[in-house]
Amino acid sequence: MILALPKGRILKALTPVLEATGLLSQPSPIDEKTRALRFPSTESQLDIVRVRSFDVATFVAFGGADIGICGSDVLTEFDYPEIYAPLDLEIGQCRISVARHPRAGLRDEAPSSKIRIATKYPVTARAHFASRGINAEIVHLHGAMELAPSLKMAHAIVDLVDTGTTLKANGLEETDVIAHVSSRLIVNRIAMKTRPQAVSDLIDRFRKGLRSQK
Ligand code: PRT
Ligand code: MG
Repeated sequence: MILALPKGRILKALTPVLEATGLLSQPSPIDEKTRALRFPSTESQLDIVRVRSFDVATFVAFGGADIGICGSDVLTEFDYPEIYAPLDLEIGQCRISVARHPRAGLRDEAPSSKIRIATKYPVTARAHFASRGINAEIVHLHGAMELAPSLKMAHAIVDLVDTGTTLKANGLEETDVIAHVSSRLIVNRIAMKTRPQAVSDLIDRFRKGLRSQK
């Protein structure tokens, strides 16, 4: 079996839980200095791969990994039917929100039928505005969307917000919370069917690891 872990901030937040699962072996996937992408675990039947946080759900949905950890922001954006998310790990908490200039004058105001949104989350953003009867035009960026309003590329952004420092530093104001976000343990549904024991043992180890941190 393969467990897919996200590098970056989720991996950092997850480290105590991972240590408590007893699955970590040497070389460790937690050591972000190593260039390796695949690591052994303490279980002979389980290897760990380390991928971009935005790609974890894709690795699990396409069966490259049986189990993984990723943000609910990513799950909502891809909405893979092949994925089951049985456990909220309560880490990587933030929210996905709409933000814009607080004093966007009437001059900058788009007719609501023509609003343009810069985001890394085109599906989530489009669905949010569609639910309000607005057909948003999406500018798909992978970072620095905070620049888009002042550079007149977009009227607003849809992005993750935690403390709000990043928005503030870029002169933006949160106007709507679309959803609250946290990291989830995810499982490929076929793996659940074909290897129910191995999968539920792994879910259990994470559940216990999580409980030991509380
Ligand atoms: O791998 P790559 O570098 O391409 O992706 P990445 O930079 O998005 O990865 P990383 O390591 O940042 O992890 C992203 C995942 O962490 C997201 O999918 C969320 O599930 C989770 N997460 C939780 C966050 C945040 N909190 C968060 N605050 N991801 C990003 N942020 C960013 C946000 O985009 C904004 O730039 O932090 C900034 C806002 O923070 P505040 O505190 O200034 O509001
Ligand atoms: Mg990053």
